Amino acid sequence: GHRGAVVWFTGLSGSGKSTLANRVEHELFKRGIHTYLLDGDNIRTGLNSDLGFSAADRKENIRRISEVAGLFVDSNAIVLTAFISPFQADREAARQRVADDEFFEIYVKCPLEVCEKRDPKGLYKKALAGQITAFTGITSPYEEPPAPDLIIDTSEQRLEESTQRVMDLLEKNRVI
Ligand code: GGZ
Repeated sequence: GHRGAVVWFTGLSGSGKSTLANRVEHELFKRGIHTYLLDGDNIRTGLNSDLGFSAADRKENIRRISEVAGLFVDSNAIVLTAFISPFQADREAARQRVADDEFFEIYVKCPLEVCEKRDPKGLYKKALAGQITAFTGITSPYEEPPAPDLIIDTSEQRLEESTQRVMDLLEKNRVI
């Protein structure tokens, strides 16, 4: 068995949030656990298609995602979220939406230089050229989590090892 929970991945664009969240979801699926992955692909294209990247819009983006995550937890799912979520206050509010033992913040840490180098969508290049306004890490802030439940440095740890560390966290806290 398992219990419902939110596994909240935060980090820069290109840090590896989605990759790690997808891998963890796959592991949970193999164990027959009800999961749901929220990311830009299913949230920013639909529910939050009216939002951009101003500070106010990011705040609203995270607020709605927190509410949706809370609803899925009510249905006993393990919800994985993969959003930059750059502001500590908004992540803190997301944590408050569910019970104390139902929220796990994973800081997907990766040096900005490494993210810029990976640049899978060419967004850093555009941001540095001034073609994207308010790009996180370049012209918009990212507030590092002061006390995340787990820190994964994707520039140093392999995906398999990182996935295992998230699974260990969930086991240790009796989510799975
Ligand atoms: C940051 C942006 C921006 C700006 C478009 N700043 O690497 P990606 O492409 O796939 O992930 C980024 C995604 C960030 O959306 P989030 O909903 O996670 O952001 S937040 O939590 O701050 O609301 C990036 C793309 O959208 N993108 N413009 N200006 N990322």
